[in-house]
Amino acid sequence: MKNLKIAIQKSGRLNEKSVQLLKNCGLDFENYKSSLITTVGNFPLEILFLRDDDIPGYVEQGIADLGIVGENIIDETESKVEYIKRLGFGKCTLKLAIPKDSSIQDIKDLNGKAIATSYPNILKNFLDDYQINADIRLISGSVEISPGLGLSDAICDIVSTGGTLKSNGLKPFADVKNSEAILVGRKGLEGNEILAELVQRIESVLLAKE
Ligand code: PRT
Ligand code: ZN
Repeated sequence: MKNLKIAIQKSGRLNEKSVQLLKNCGLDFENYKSSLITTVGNFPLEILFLRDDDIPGYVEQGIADLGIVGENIIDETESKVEYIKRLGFGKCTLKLAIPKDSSIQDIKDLNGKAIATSYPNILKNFLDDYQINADIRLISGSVEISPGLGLSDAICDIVSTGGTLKSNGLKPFADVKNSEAILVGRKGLEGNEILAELVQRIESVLLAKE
């Protein structure tokens, strides 16, 4: 049977736990920071190291068979991938936040306001549900500084501890979406024996952690 390819984050918040999960599954591989692909010695799997934003697209197109990526990225890219397993790490919440002294009190108060985010699609869908028309400003990083610079009235960004919001004079206002790392797969993997074995090992690792 043909080796499967799994895409994981090359560096960043999900890299270490993704690597650790695969190692805990008994997979033997070198984790060279410089190589973009590595072959597992004792299991029919190759590992691709990618930017997290690219993972859903690679899986959707079948360049990778599997991926480990945050649900926030899957939703934002609106990729057609299959959810195989929730992995319980990388937990965070996409939240709307406003300056501590903001006059915004209700979701409706966001009408006509400027909101900075790296998640324009998720935010647009959320606002549409409340029939709110806001000016969504796409910013790719350091979203939290934009209200202080006068660039926006609110932000929509990932929060885990809340420390970054606080240190930028912001307070959480509404939860938009919870997220965690997910094992996803391309379409057409049903009945694949390598995948079945991998999922069984992942389930044992997750169970042992409970
Ligand atoms: O280079 P690459 O594109 O692969 O990585 P990246 O920089 O885009 O993403 P990275 O590594 O920061 O995050 C990868 C994934 O981890 C995200 O897509 C989420 O699914 C998940 N995750 C979990 C988080 C956080 N927690 C998190 N706290 N992603 C980002 N943050 C950032 C957030 O954007 C904010 O700036 O951390 C800051 C807030 O943290 P707190 O603890 O101060 O609230
Ligand atoms: Zn990214």
